[in-house]
Amino acid sequence: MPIRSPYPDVEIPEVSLFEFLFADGFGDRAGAPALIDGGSGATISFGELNAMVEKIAAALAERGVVKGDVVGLFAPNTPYWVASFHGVLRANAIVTSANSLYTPGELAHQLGDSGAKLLITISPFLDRATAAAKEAGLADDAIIVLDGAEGYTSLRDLLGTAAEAPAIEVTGDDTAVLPYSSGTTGRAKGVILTHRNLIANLLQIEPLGNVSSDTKILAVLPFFHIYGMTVMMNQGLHRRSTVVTMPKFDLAEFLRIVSEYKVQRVYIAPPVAVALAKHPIVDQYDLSCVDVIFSGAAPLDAELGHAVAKRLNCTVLQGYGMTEMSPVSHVIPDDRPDIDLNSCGFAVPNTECKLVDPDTGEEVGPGGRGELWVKGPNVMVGYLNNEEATAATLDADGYLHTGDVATVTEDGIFTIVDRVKELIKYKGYQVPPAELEALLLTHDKIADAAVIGVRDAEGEEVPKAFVVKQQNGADLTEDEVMDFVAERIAPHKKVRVVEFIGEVPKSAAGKILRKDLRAREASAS
Ligand code: 4UW
Repeated sequence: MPIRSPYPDVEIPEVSLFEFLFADGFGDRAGAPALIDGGSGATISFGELNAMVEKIAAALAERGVVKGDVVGLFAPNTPYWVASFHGVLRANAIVTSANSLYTPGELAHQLGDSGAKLLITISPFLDRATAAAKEAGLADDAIIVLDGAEGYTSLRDLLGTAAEAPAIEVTGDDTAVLPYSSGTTGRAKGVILTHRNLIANLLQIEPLGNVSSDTKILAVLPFFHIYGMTVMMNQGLHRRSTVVTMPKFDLAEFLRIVSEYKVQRVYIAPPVAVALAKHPIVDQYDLSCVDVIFSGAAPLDAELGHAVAKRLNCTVLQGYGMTEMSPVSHVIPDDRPDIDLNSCGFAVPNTECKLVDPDTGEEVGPGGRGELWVKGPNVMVGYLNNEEATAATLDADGYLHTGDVATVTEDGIFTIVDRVKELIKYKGYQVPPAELEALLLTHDKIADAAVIGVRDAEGEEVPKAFVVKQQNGADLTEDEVMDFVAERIAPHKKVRVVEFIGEVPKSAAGKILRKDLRAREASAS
């Protein structure tokens, strides 16, 4: 029997995300701060944001952007990221949000695969952006540089248009965003999320968290990732809260911004909890403003969470999600801080879950362990141009197979206990083993390779490569392997441990037997 969310269903309107968030012009909040750049203190009110979004949409339409076009967004968190994002959607187009740390090759893959027509970036990223655009076949005039660069259209140019934004032609069923995720297997794929998916998830999390126009939210986790996009950026706009942006994590700057702007609600991934629990400089800041610290994207250790709660005298909660679910499916609600912090709480409204034994295909109930399957209006349409991966992830009944193993209590509290998919999470960021394996195989001294996640001394999950040398590769060292990878991919995907082996264990069909490698790892430690 599927396990239904204990919350009553919420109604999801069939409108575009822009209409959902901006339709009333923000009423009496129009003059209130929507976004604050934590570094500079520059503030944009809801009304100003609305006007910027209209102008950006108008200027994009003038440049030929039409319904269904894809625009790449390759920039760190700033208020202008938010304006650009909603400007693209308001122009009836689709955002593909790219990781700021991407190398030109990684960005080119996303731009090419998604069919992006334009790329919005900032001048410090221009070298990587132009190289990627060239590789993906985009012309130089398809690049917009928000802060300006010689020869490129800037945000100021866009805002200077005299044109009006085009009519809204999109509705709930149209694609809004294409974030990239590896899902349960293979390389990063475009995840098709509609306006309805994104709106649904905002309404699904609404009853579980006390977020209001009095709340300041810190957005240090990136907007390009679905957690930042939905839970920080769009939730902030939806609840008329103030979102304070940070372009990248730096502990001292993070603490300064939280205390200076009196942030009440901080969304983090577990590595930030480690710093908050342990680093001595935390005591130098007045953090009494913080009510709730919310952790997600990787498992939070309850003891660590309690240490943070005690040190900051705040509530620590955990949520669980996946890009393919827009992303939130489970949350410990604000009013239940008593729930075990190892868990990720209840299924959000409008969802049904199953726990399925991966070996037998049988559903398990409380007391059992099984792969978590989730069905609901936040679940993606599928992967872009990849029917095979879609069919392997979404079943005929509409359940998304998460690749995570969970347990559930009689009360409907879920705990993620394992992962059956390939995916590795380094500090909450996705590392697809298949991509690293393909890259390793391009080294002329490597005959075969397999990558799995292992725990380092601090308990952090890190990618480990098992490498089989070519006959000519006797002199190949572990450092050479790590350097080879590091030079070609974003830093979070670096291989951090290497072991040379005689043969990669494979099934008769040639599939890497990751289970065997994990068992080998467990017996060695
Ligand atoms: N415990 C154990 C967790 C957890 C977890 C995620 O990069 P993606 O696709 O997506 C995310 C989304 C994170 C997120 C969404 C909504 C939310 O409220 C929240 O908490 C505040 C976090 O990271 O990676 C998805 C995969 O990340 C793992 C899990 O394997 C999942 O399939 N994961 N959250 N709390 N594992």
